Amino acid sequence: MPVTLYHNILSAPCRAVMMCAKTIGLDLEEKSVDLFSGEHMKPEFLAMNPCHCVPTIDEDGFIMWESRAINIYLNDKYCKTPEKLYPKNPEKRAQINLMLQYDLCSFNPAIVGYMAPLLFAKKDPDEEAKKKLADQLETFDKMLEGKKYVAGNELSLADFTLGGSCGMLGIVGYDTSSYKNIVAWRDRMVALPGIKDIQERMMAAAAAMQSS
Ligand SMILES: N[C@@H](CCC(=O)N[C@@H](CS)C(=O)NCC(=O)O)C(=O)O
Repeated sequence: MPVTLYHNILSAPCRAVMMCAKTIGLDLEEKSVDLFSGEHMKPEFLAMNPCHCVPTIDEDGFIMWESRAINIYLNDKYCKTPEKLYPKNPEKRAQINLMLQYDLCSFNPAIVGYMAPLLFAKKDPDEEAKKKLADQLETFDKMLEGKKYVAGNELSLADFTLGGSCGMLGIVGYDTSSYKNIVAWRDRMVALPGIKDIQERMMAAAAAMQSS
């Protein structure tokens, strides 16, 4: 059954789903949604997803949104070894859930708070937004100390989510070079099959948007 992904390549949660699908070997039928022209507010889209957000998946009429939930579903259904990315062991799963919630509640909002004025109002973020992001990057860098991936030494669903969020900073060329654990983890992520391609598509779309 083909899975259609409604997405926008500039969106962090969309890239999280794309990275997950790529890693589990699932081919998605991609449909790009132009958020800037309000395509997600059209009646057809709202009929499918009243929350009017991407990513949204449609699997022969089975519709869902919320990237973290989508990734759990796709991994459960399509990965031959679903325990690899989302182990059943309670402590391991708890660590992954912790990082997914950390992204949802703290990390991603700090990035969006910093990026939104730059992308949508073409103005600098205020001092509070700058400080919130710097604090989160420092915290995340500490959380990565001694780990290969965000929830331990194994790749997990949380890496795609945090990877999607972190990738946003590339769009505006935010300098993260002083966060050595983040840099090392990001390099590890980009080296995974298919991930660099998603990153490059994001950068190309960002360049096109900035020159328009
Ligand atoms: N918590 C959601 C966030 C989805 C979200 O906010 N998507 C943005 C793009 S990054 C969007 O579609 N915004 C348009 C809207 O909500 O109207 C997820 O992880 O999927």
